[in-house]
This record gives sequence, C-alpha cells and structure tokens, in this order.
Amino acid sequence: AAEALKITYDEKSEVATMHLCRKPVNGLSLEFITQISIALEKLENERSCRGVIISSGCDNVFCAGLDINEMLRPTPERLEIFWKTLQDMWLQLFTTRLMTVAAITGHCIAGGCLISSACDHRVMAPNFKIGLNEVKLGIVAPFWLVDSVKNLIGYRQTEWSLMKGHLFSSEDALRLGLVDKVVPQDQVVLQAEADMAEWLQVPDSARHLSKTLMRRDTVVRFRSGREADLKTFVNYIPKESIQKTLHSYVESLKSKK
Ligand code: CO8
Repeated sequence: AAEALKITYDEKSEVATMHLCRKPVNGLSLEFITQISIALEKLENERSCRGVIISSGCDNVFCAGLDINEMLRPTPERLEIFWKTLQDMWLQLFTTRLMTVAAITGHCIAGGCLISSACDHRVMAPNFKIGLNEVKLGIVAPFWLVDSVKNLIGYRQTEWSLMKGHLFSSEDALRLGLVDKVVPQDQVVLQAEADMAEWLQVPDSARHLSKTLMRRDTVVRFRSGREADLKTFVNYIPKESIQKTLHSYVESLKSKK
C-alpha cells in the first residue's frame, strides 16, 4: 500500500508538512492515528522545527473522521487501545509547542474536525462540509472534542449542530470561526504556508504559553474525564443497537453511488 503519512520538512521556513494520504478518505484507523502521533512527537523533538501544516493527499477530503471499520464488530482489546490512542493524539496536537495550521482542502468530518479544531489556525477550500455529524451514526462525539469545537464557535452553535449532526458549509464555518480563512482549493496550502510564516513572527515560547493558558481549562477537564470517557466508549460501541445503526450507516454510504 502507498504510504499513508508523508512528512516533509523545509529547513528555510523551519516548518514541516504532514500529508495525510490514507486513501480514499483519510479514515482514522488505529495504525494511522499511531503514525500521526509518532510523527508529531518526532517533529516536537526536532529542535529546529517550529510549526507543522497538516494537509491531505486525498481528493476533496481532508479527513472523513474515524475509520468506521474500527467500530464495527470490534474486539474489546482493540477498541480500548483505539480510543486511548485517539485521546492521546488529540491531547498531543491540542497542546503541542509547535504552531499548527490545518490546510483543509476538502470535507472535514467528525474525527477530521477533531484534527482541525485542535490546530491553532485553519484555512479551508470553499464548498465543502465541516463539523460533527456523529449523531447520524447513532453515536455521540466525546466531550473533549465538543469542547474544542465550542471553544471556536460558542455554546449554542455547538449545541444545535451537535444535536442535529449538522455539517457546516465552508462559508458558514468561516462566518462562525470554525475556520479562519476560505480560499480556492488550489491555494489552500500556499495560504497555510503564508499564514504560518506570519504566525511564526511571534516568539515561539510566548505563543505557546498563551496557547497553554487559553487551553488549560479544556485540558484539565479532559484529564479528569478521560478514563470515564474511555469506559463509556468501550461499553457503548459494541451494543447491538449501536452496531445496527453503524452498519446501516456504512451501507448507506455505499448505496449512495
Ligand atoms: N470510515 C471508513 N470508510 C469510509 C469513511 C469512514 N469514516 N468515510 C467514507 N468511507 C469509505 C466509503 O464507504 C467508500 O468506500 P467504498 O469505496 O468501499 O464504497 C469510500 O470511503 C469513499 O467514500 P465515498 O464514496 O463516500 O466518497 P465521496 O468522495 O463521495 O464522499 C465523504 C466523501 C463526504 C467524506 C463521504 O465518504 C462521507 O460522508 N463519509 C462519512 C464521513 C462520516 O460520517 N464520518 C464520521 C466518522 S465517525 C467519527 O469520526 C466519530 C468520532 C467520535 C466517535 C464517538 C463515539 C462514542
């Protein structure tokens, strides 16, 4: 199989790019999340590296969220490791010393939004969808993901879109602050690079301390709730009714063709 994750590093700008290339839709499988996590850790340990741009190598999709196959008839052991790894990856991205920019060149759904909303800045292409649609799959987004979206768009917009599983258009996302810029698809990465350069004019440690300060409450809530969240997930997903709903959702994805 082709490489799912490609990392490039530009010495001059001191910025890395993380290309998500797990075809067809960058579904977040356990292996893929682990790869992202390891790559991020390596970049953090690379002293010269100051920022990372997360982009996609999948056509018209930034990330379609969790790989639904991880939740279909799972083994309890793998399901637990899967969720724990996802929690860790989110925390790592949400708190990293690196300046993070999401170059959202396509749809950015559920787990995709987990990645984009954990970043520091977001540039998106027009005419795509972004948000939390978990209820459509019969499941509920974890509180820490909801928190990180709420931090961007506020209580009410988060509440109604979460309850409805509503995905925002790029344009609405811009208006609400779920993304920071909308530019034509072929300019998203260039714009992300330009915005990154501008952001890197702020001294790194002061920027990171400001981020830590602003995100502290969300992180504290996450740390105190993560065990219970893990238990909920591993108990909930294998339930027969949830399995049925997930199964018919996957079928509906296939039959829309
Ligand atoms: N996981 C696994 N496979 C997927 C996923 C996914 N998330 N999304 C799409 N696929 C598959 C499709 O089934 C299809 O497979 P095949 O070729 O075998 O039929 C293939 O990828 C390509 O998909 P499409 O043909 O639909 O491609 P399009 O370009 O037409 O559309 C979209 C792309 C818009 C991304 C569309 O595929 C889509 O809407 N996908 C579903 C996205 C979604 O609903 N994601 C939610 C995942 S759940 C999640 O992230 C929850 C996090 C929190 C869980 C909390 C639990 C308690």
